[in-house]
Amino acid sequence: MSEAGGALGCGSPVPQRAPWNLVAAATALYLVSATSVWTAGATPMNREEKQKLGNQVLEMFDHAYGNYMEHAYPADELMPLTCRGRVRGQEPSRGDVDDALGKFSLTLIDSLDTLVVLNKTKEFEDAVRKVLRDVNLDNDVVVSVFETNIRVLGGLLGGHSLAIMLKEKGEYMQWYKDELLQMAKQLGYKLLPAFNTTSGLPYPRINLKFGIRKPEARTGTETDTCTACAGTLILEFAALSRFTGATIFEEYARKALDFLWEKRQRSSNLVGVTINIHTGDWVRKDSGVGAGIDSYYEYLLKAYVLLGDDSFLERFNTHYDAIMRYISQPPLLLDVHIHKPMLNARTWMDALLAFFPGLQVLKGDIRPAIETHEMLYQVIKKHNFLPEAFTTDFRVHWAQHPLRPEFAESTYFLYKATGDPYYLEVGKTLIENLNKYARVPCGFAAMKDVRTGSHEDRMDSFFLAEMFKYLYLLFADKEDIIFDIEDYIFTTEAHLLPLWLSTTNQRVSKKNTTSEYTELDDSNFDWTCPNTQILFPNDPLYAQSIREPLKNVVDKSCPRGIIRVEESFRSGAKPPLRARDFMATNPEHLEILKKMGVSLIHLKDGRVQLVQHAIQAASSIDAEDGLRFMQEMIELSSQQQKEQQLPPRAVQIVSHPFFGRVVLTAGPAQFGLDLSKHKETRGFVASSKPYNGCSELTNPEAVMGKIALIQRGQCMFAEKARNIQNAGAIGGIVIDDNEGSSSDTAPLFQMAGDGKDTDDIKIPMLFLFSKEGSIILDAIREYEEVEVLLSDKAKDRDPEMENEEQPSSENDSQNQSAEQIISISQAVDLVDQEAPEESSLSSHSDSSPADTDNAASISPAEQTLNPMENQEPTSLDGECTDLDNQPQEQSETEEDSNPNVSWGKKVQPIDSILADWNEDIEAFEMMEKDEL
Ligand code: DMJ
Repeated sequence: MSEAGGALGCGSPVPQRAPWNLVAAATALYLVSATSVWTAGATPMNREEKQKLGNQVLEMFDHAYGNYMEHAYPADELMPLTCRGRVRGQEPSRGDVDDALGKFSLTLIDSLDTLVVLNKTKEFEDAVRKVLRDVNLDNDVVVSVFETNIRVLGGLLGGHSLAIMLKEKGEYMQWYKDELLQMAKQLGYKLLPAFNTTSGLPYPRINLKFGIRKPEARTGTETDTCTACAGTLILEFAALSRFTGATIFEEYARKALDFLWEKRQRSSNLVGVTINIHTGDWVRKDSGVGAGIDSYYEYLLKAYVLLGDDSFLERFNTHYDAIMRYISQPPLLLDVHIHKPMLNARTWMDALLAFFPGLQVLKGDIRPAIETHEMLYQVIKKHNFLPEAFTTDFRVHWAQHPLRPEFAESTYFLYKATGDPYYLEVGKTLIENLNKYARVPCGFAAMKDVRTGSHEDRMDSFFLAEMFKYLYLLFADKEDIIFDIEDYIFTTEAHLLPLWLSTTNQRVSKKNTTSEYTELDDSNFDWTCPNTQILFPNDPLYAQSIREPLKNVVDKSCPRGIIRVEESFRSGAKPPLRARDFMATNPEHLEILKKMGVSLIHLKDGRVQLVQHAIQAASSIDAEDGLRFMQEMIELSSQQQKEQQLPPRAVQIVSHPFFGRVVLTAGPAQFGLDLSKHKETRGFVASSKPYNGCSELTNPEAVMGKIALIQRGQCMFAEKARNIQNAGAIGGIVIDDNEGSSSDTAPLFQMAGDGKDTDDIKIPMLFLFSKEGSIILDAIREYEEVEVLLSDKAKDRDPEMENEEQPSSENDSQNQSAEQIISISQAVDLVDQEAPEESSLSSHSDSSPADTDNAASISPAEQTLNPMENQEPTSLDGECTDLDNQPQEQSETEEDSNPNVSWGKKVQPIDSILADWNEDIEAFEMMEKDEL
């Protein structure tokens, strides 16, 4: 502890703060040193431009917040496409996502402290009055404990923190008498029954009115929760305790953290994604820094910063060491198994991990932060946003993007740490993309598919709580903010808690667990802030030099596995066959399969089955390659199934006042013009008569040269298409007759033909669910002339939609998107999991009876399983070599206790490989089911 005083050496000491104020101290010093250094490096952004961008952020916030207040409040969230409030129970359920909605005006509460950061003090005062007047915390609604804590409790506490700060300044909030804090306390007590478990881990959900386990509560039977859900409470709960003097909150949150710590996997020091709240058993044993775990780590470090309790830093450092040893494979962060941490558990990453570089800045580990951030930025440049999940070779795995703020958060912290103007340029790109692709007339809409640019009728509250805060702060100078931001710490939802809480009401007894910690080398126990002299050793190009080698990492698409290929070449052996390269018709590939112990069986029903008998492999290395191949094949299979379930197209409203800003997700047809291969179709819309389009149209003059709207039902899709085509329509949009249906809640499907030859249908046909369809129908009612664009990807939309030409990068990603969509007609299915001795995988052309085109063109003999077949062979550039340094990093302890864990370095005995393989199959299956 005495060394903690050393922290003062790296920051400006402020007596009432925690002496080891990493946030304030680290960022302050970085700025001082970096500003002078970086004027020599990248072109600095002048104050005028920074102000311009700051003002743009303010305008964007007004657009989002203004539309929420005007069209949605007091509802929890704004639905920006239909321009109304999302009221739980009145919209089709979206599953777990809806557990954030407690009928407590979520977005307003989540936005409170953003208003002050953005210097909108008057609006803040007004918003606080509204919260006090309108918000009811006693609704009969089942909510997520985690979301309610970070968004609502955190929002109220952040609001309270800034309300008292303003009151003290003497101008605003003079009437305020801690009312937000009283609400926070009321909410805190409502959450406490969730902790009534033997472990002390909270139930994941609670009924705000009835608590838990009573029949009226309708919750309390759950057995599992995510690690982040149980481990992301300490900041809010401790703040509540310290603000109010009621210690119970901090005690409960500490107990949950203590339990998680006890349950960490002792040899890897990692935690799994989900845990049984009664037994403490890990339910999901995969471990990363993204979904399900992310803010557990964040809160350990920040709890140390806020509360000054060494045990939190010790725990964080122990986990951090494990993360850097196993999960960090710069620039990637890949999930591993907690028991076998040298084995990757996934070949994809999720968007939530984008917060991690920001946390690394707080820890003072700048190099890997710069690397991961750069990799993420390249993914964003490719897809405009970070898809919810993307593969290690940077293809889209899950195409949604709900306007998450994590990347902006990391950009802000990296800028604070390095002062490198590059990060301002990154922020500028984020602003441009939000305005270009997500902005709609009534707010900002989440991206349903980053590849098509289609939207979801959703604007999550975290967009206002976090995104605008981080973007504004990125461009703001000290004098642009009415208080000192460095006196506060950001919660995971970017709510601000004052650091002086560290010395207030410290009555909670702390568990002394120091003796339980794993011994790490001394560098992990720096009690001081990172020293920028060491981080930037007189090198003005420090950050740039770290980014430089990564500058093409996404374009070159260099997956980890390539290292083994390179090594194989060096040793003169054939490279192992990658699943995505495999062609069932290539004799050389069949030979490699044989060597790996994989046999290919043509089933009577036309399917192709792959079965691996490891013992039939030519050597244990070949057996290992075979297992890896099968593992890849499963990944590929599930990905292709996903893509096949969702082959989206876009209907974009391009006329006034939408100008291309509203993009609706549409299902394609298996007949008519294929929009993925042809130019888009643009035209005004007209309703057909009869509206179901099931007979010759009685209003051909109205639909001639236009895109006809037809209602689903009463006859085949192909028949509707023929009728409107005969009337002269240039395209058709079928709108679902099932009221309330939406692509937000129902899986998209392809409109099948009628089982006959449909070659006569030449026009493009798309399908919209009722909710998306009604956006067009409403637009017609309001503006009469409504022009739409039917395509496979939303087109660039400058305000006037003047520019028909796409910028080249757009074209590139469009081509790529087309490739991916083409590939969906080729699918493999996992049909079997065999006993330990063998693993089996089947592939078949996944054709429904009506899917005549695909069925005819893909016979098993012709089938390739390769979604990337037009791609260049993967490069063997030296640039890839850093990606696979994991085996070298393996610790002595790890090797001693488990000699069979590393790929490449040692040969793993077959029985152990097979045991792993079985466990991996289970893990993969679970992960596939899992949502972020
Ligand atoms: C936010 O609600 C919080 O940051 C949380 O920790 C996870 N991510 C969402 C936004 O993406």
